[in-house]
Amino acid sequence: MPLPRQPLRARAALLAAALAALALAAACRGGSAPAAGAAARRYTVRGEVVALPRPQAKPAQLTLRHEAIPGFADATGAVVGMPSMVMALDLGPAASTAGLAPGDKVEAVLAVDFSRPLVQIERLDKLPASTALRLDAPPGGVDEAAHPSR
Ligand SMILES: [Cu+2]
Repeated sequence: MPLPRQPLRARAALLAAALAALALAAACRGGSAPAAGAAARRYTVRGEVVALPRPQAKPAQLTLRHEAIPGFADATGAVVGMPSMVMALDLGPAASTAGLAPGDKVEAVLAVDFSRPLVQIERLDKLPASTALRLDAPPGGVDEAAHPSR
């Protein structure tokens, strides 16, 4: 049964806020980035680099404008989807930003484990500049809640 448009958007906003809180909680533990485990759900998502990690930031975070993730599941396992947005994401131990610059197109494997909690880019690959992406997030529209200052 399709949900009305407004509540779905509201749920997406709530989800984004919840994820930002998760990322912040994970960041507050400090130290080096933990690896995601087998319990994590994984999503392959494409996007555009908005900002590279700040030199001293721990954990390192990549700010990405990503395409929608229609299969995204919330903490209960319900598939709620995630709209295209700009978000700062922790980089896992195996994800390297070497050779990347703002504006570059990438494909990322996003690992999400609500039980730890953990949201991180597990793998990152550069895509050809000619790759067509569907990015609805406004340019420069970094969600401040998802991009905490530290
Ligand atoms: Cu997102």
